[in-house]
Formats: sequence, C-alpha cells, structure tokens
Amino acid sequence: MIGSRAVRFILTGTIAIVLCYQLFALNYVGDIKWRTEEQGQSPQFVDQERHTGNVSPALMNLPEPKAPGPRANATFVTLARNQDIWEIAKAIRSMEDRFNHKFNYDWVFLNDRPFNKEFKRVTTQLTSGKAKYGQIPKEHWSFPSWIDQDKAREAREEMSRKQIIYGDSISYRHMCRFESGFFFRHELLMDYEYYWRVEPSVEFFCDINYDPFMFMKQNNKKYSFVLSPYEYVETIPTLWNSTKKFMAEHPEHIHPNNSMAFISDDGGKTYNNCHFWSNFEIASLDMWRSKPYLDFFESLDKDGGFFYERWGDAPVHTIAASLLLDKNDIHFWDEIGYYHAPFTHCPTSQVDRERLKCSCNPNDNFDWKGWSCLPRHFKLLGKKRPEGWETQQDE
Ligand SMILES: Nc1nc2c(ncn2[C@@H]2O[C@H](COP(=O)(O)OP(=O)(O)O)[C@@H](O)[C@H]2O)c(=O)[nH]1
Ligand SMILES: *[C@@H]1O[C@H](CO)[C@@H](O)[C@H](O)[C@H]1NC(C)=O
Ligand SMILES: *[C@@H]1O[C@H](CO)[C@@H](O)[C@H](O)[C@H]1NC(C)=O
Ligand SMILES: *[C@@H]1O[C@H](CO)[C@@H](O)[C@H](O)[C@H]1NC(C)=O
Ligand SMILES: [Mg+2]
Repeated sequence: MIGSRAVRFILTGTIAIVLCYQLFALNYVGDIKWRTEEQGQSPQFVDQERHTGNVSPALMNLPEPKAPGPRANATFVTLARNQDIWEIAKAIRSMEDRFNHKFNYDWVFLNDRPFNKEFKRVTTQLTSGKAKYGQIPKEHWSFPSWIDQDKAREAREEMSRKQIIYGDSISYRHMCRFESGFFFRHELLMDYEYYWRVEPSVEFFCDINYDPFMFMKQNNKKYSFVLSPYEYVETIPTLWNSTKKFMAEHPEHIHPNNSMAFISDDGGKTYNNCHFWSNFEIASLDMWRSKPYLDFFESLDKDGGFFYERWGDAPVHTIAASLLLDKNDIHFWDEIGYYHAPFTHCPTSQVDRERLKCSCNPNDNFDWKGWSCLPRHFKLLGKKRPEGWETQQDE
C-alpha cells in the first residue's frame, strides 16, 4: 500500500511539472508572436508591420521573395471559421509550397465572427505575404428586410426533408449570399484589383512557376476557373427565371460576345446547370464591383432565392461571367492541378506533368468525364484539348 502511494505521489508530481512546463512554453511562443497586440495594437496591425521592419523577419520566419519582377495588385482570400483552422492550414501550406513562397502575395481572411488568436497565429506563420484578418459587417451576413421568414423556414424544412445538401442550413445561405454579393466590398479587399479564392481542405498538385495574377492582367482576363461541374437543380429551381427577368430588364448589360452557349443548350430558354466551381477562382474584383454585376446581384437578391431556395455563389458567378463578359475574358487553367472534394483537376500532358512536377493521378482528371461542362467551354472558344485527354474519359 505504502509503495503504491509513493508511486502515485511521484507520478502526480511529474505530471504537474510537465503541465507547468507546457503552459509556460505555449505562453512564451504566444508572447513572441503577439507581443505587439499585448501592447494594445490590433492583430491586423501586427501583420502589416511584418514587412515594414518593426518586427524582425528572422523572428517571424519570413522568407525573402524569390521570384524577381513586378507583382500584380492582388491577394489570396479565404472565408473561414475558427474551427476550419487545420483544414485551411493544409490548403495554405499547399499553395505556399507550390506557388506563393516565391511570390509572397498577401492573404486576406474573412469571417462572420472574430478570428481567435490560434487561428491568427497558425495562419500568420504559414503565409509568406501579409496576413490580414477581417470581420464581415452584419448587413452582409443577415436576412434582408424583404425576406418572409415563414416562407424561408418552410423552404428549409422542405429541402431538409428532401435531404438536399446544406438544405436546412441558414449559415450556408448567408455564406452563398456573401460570396455572391459582398466579399468584394469588404474594406480589406478594397486595396486590390485581383483575388484568388482558397477554401479549407483544398490541394494544389503542380508547381506554379509563373504568376497567374500577372497573366490575368497582361491578357485582360476577368474570370478564371479549373473545374466546371453541374449544379444540383433542386437548389436553384427559379434562378434561371430570375436571370431571364434581369436580361429583359437590362439588355444593355448583356455582352454581345457572351458565353450563353456555355450555360444554355437551347439559346437561353433553359439553364443547363453548368457552373464554374467557385471554391477556386482567380478573378478581377472590379468585375464584381461593376454596375452590370451589382444590378444583377440586386435583382437576384430582391427575388429572394438565396433564402427561398439555396442559390449558390457558383451558379450566380457563372451566369454573371457568362452573360456580362466577353467570352474571351474567361480563362481555363489546365496547368493548375487542384482538388476540392470530390473532384480533381489534373494535367494530362506528359510534358506539363514533368515540367510542373505534378503529384496527382492523371486518371483522376475530371475534365472530360460525364459530369464535366468543360467540353462546352472548349467548343465555344474553338480550343484544342490538351494532350492525353482521352486517357481519362469515363470507362
Ligand atoms: N466564416 C464562415 N465561413 C463559412 C461558413 N460556412 C462556410 N464557410 C466558408 O465558406 C466556404 C465554403 O464552405 P464549405 O463548407 O467549404 O462549402 P462547400 O465547399 O460548398 O461544401 C469555405 O471557405 C468555408 O470555410 C460560416 O458559417 N462562417
Ligand atoms: C490596387 O487596387 C486598388 C483598387 O482598385 C487601388 O485602390 C489601389 O490604389 C491599388 N494599389 C496599387 C499599389 O496600385
Ligand atoms: C417565372 O417568372 C414569371 C414572371 O417573370 C412568372 O410568371 C412565372 O410563374 C415564373 N416561373 C417559375 C417557374 O417560377
Ligand atoms: C467579339 O469578339 C470578336 C473576336 O472573337 C471581336 O473581333 C469583336 O470585336 C468582339 N466584339 C465586341 C463587341 O467586343
Ligand atoms: Mg469547400
């Protein structure tokens, strides 16, 4: 008995010492990273100081920019919750390894709630450019006054019964409406011309040795994508009807060289549900800030489908890019290997795969499989399919 009490005493003591040590160590790390904050400045200010010399780059582990030459006026942008921390950490790491450690573009993080210290610490450590953290204003993440709450609730209950993905979620609807109509008006994005959207859990499979933002600028591209599947029609039953109403009211906004053939197989009578998958986007912010798009968003928002149905930002962005832009302003990136569950874009050209050190399986490439809309885009622009595309059709 006495022996076992002595053992317990020693064990308890050891555990206590280890705990104290860990608490001290954690606190110490936190102190270094956030000491400026403790002196009464906002975390965002700390991040902005990183490149102005007030915090030692060695201390912050900042790499030096490796790629020479000019930079575009551009940033990465991520909408996330605090609990997304490890999924976004993985995505950032992948992007930094494949591209941004050489270019050091900024990274803007947005959230409907305040980001916590751990989220900021982990993401600041991983990004090679300035990291900025913004909270979304209430007006950009709530029900507009004209929404009938009973009708919206019934719609959610109905979609939940039908087991439509995110059908019962209010926050997902706010997210889709925010990404459709508001992210580009956030004050932190006012500083930029182009953005690259990155979501938690995505992966990049190939080196990106040149600057896609500069490519957009130099080639006058406004919108770009890598994956284009079909949308679940149950989430957008009346979106096309609302679009047709907008087209009738604003014929002046419809571009004469548009991509109607990408989104409709019958000259505009019906929507074929094709959409650019907006979890990946490199695009112009001015395009969303333009009068044609703001008129389009306002018209859709008044119709209420973000809440009476579950309109996604992907079909909304796609319909807008297809109708309001010249079709030549839309770019498809074959070179950027990308995964967002459950789809992969993987280059199949052997020359590209070697040059870019791609780590994805070309047989996983979604582009020419039955559920992909990419063939329509190629047909519309008269483009030739990349070498090796046949190997990954449906068996
Ligand atoms: N701040 C915040 N971000 C959200 C919320 N819901 C979704 N997101 C973000 O919005 C994006 C899309 O959400 P996700 O769950 O990936 O949806 P999916 O890709 O359509 O399955 C991701 O960047 C999420 O982190 C939310 O309620 N609050
Ligand atoms: C970047 O673009 C924004 C938005 O158009 C503009 O206000 C800002 O002055 C630009 N910055 C630079 C360095 O050109
Ligand atoms: C489509 O809109 C018109 C009016 O613009 C309306 O009369 C019609 O009922 C709508 N159809 C559907 C399926 O919502
Ligand atoms: C439409 O595109 C063609 C080339 O595809 C171009 O020659 C023409 O000027 C464009 N028209 C408009 C109005 O932009
Ligand atoms: Mg996602």
